[in-house]
Amino acid sequence: TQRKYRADYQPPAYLIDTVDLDFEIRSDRTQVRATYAVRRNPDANDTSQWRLDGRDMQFLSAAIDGRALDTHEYALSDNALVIHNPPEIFTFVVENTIGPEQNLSLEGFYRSGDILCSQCESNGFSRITYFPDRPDVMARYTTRISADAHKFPVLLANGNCVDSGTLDNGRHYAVFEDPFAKPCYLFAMVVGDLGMIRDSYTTASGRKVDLRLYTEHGNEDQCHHAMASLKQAMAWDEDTYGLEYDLDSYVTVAVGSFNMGAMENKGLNVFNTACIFARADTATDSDFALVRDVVAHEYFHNYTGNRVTCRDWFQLSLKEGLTVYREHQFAIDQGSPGVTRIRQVRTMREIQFPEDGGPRAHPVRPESYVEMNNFYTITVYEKGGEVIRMIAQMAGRDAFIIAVRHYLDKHDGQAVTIEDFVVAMEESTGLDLAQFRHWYAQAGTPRVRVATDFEDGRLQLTLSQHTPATPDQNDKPLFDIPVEIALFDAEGAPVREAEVLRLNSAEQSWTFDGFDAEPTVSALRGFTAPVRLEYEQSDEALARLMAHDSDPVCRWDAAQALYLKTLVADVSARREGNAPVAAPELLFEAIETLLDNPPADRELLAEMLTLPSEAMLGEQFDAVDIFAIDAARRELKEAIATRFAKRFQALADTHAASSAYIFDVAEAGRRRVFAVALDYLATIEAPGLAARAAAVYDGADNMTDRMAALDALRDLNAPERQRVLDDFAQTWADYPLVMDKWLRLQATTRRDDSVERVRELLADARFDFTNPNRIRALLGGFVRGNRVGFHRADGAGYALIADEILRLDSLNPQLAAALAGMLTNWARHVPAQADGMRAALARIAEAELSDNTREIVAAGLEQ
Ligand code: BAL
Ligand code: ZN
Repeated sequence: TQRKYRADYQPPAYLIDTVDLDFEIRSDRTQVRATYAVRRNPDANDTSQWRLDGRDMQFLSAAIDGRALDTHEYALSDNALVIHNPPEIFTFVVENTIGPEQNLSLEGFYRSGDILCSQCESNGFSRITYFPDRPDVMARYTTRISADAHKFPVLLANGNCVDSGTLDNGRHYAVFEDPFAKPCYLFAMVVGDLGMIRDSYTTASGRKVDLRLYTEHGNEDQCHHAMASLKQAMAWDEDTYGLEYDLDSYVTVAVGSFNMGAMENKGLNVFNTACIFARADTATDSDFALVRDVVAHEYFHNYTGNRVTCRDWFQLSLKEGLTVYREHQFAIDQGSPGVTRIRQVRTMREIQFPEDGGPRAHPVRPESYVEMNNFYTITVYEKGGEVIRMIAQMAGRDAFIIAVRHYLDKHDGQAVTIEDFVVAMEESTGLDLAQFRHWYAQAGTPRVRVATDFEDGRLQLTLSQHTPATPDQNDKPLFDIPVEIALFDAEGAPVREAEVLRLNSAEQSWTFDGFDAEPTVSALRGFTAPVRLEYEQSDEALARLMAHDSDPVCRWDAAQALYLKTLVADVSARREGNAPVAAPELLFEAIETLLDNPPADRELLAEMLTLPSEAMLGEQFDAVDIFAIDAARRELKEAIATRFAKRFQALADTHAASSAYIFDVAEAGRRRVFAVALDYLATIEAPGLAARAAAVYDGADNMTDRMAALDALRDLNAPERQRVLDDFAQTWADYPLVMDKWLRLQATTRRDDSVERVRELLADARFDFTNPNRIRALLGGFVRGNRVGFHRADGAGYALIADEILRLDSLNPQLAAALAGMLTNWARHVPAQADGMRAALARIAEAELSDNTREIVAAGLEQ
């Protein structure tokens, strides 16, 4: 496949007003008959040919205005049907067959267990029928489905069901009309024998919307939290943006085999069960939050994505960045605002920053791609969301919401660009976003340096910026960067209210007057911009912010910075063969202060007691040494656990469950603190810990506490460990998503034989290589959650992953490419690890690969 460039965009040659689809589902093949009302596009440059994309299907016939086309009137290839010299306005009919029962690619119309369902974004529709598979061709769809009534009693497609009935030979049919024009990537259909839960929502203007959530029979009772979340999201979008749902029904289907988290098809969302199922005994608090947020995200797409969509796939962040931002705000309004934001910041720093500093760095609006599915990235999504957040912050929340409404009104029913969005923002808010646009066009994480000078009661604060080069972008322009700051005195009392400084040149200074003593600077409060802050603050200043900062993000960040200082010094010493560096007394004092005066928000306390992750530590070094990082982190954790063993015992006692499970901020915070305390106690194998964890496992009424117990036991040699693991496997054998936790636990165990254990599990009947959730749990868990095992000195971890990527690539190229991406940052590692990772990539490159994996591997090897 050729590389596609954003600059090469051409408007479609022909537009389609209506699409009529007729699917006759049979056990061997599915017959597709598609009828389009077509007209020439007045804005097109070349209308001598009309290209319809189509892959992996059997072409039968094509007709224009009722006349079958002769073979000289079209050209058929593996991936397209091209019509020569079509008339100006015509009706086009194409017939083809597809084989959904055999399609396990999770794209197009495919099989997940006994369900047949569709996934069209980004280019799956061209595996269903011949169509210009691009988002700027928007049409109104009617869909007729007929199938065996016994095997597929439920028939679903986008829009309202306008007709249904029985047919001969045990078959039945249903017809759906979607009144809104949509791009083909939002088309959806599902057939299966499905259970359902039902509810309704009355919109602000009094319209009753029928809400249905389908899943395989027997899972209905795991769907109530998702349904409640949907209603929360519908109410939030009305209250916050004044946006009301626009169809009579909102249908969701949860399927077990799905590559993404979910898909926002108009009126018919298809979800990965992992983003729907949540019941107290099967799902953790994190799972509950994930379900709530993904359900909301897909719902929010109904406006930001569906009513106004993308002109081309380079504009993906137009809908994803904006929807991620809306989801983030929703999550902040539902949960602990501080900790919800902290988790967003962690995702940026631990996953997006490494992407933005590696061989696959790309702008939020990429310039080119080979395989679009490789660009559903953390950069397009999360950094895109942070870019929107900066605009919202500069405009002010109310003005931003008015501007989003202006954008939606102006472009309703259109497929537009990020530039169109930015123009709408400027029109409505009056902001000048000329320089700000670099955030969309330039890759890389800007570094913002903070320097202070205090003299005669005056503080001079100097901010400067620099952005390292990224692939294909060497000279970085100056970014427009909002940096929120506040000032505190020695006792931690605020002496200057928070204010946002706009850093838009290379270096700028601000002066603050009237202090008796040098104030402490709290910078980048709330993470106002996706930048790396370079600020060498003293331990004392960090301890002060850790104790007193009114911004939870900065409070947590000060704790992180304090831990990081010790860890970085220790890792560096180990790398140079010097004696390990012990933590300074001030660090223990700061922890003691925190334990004596914990924040009211228990989740914040838990976050502040948690050491920076290995990923975060790795970000501090040009050459990452996994083993030095692991050793330093473990030793600091042991030192803290030893010093505060009694306190952690007391925390575990006071935070143990005392009432039935409920998912709310206070209880989730309590459980987090309990888990963190247990984890510290496990680090030093505190007396009685294994028995206590096993008792928690046995007695818990919820998966969160049970997982806290399992996590604590995971690396111990105590007999309780195997007993609870076996019990878990037995209890949850019929719950694949719960068994993913069991797989992940073993993949992330710190044992010398973890590679061998993962290989065993790959061959275990409880593992299923065709299911992405299983693969993400076992292989994703191993690579991300078991760095010591993955980077094992003999290279066995790299060999394992390379083997599995090669095996997976023909089955599920999207997932194989995602796994391959985990090897591409080899250049950031010390030579022994870098060589092993690179060799694994080189071995993969020798095989015949999908475009997806080839693109990733090539980028990884080219650096
Ligand atoms: N559009 C793909 C899934 C999502 O971002 O919602
Ligand atoms: Zn999305």
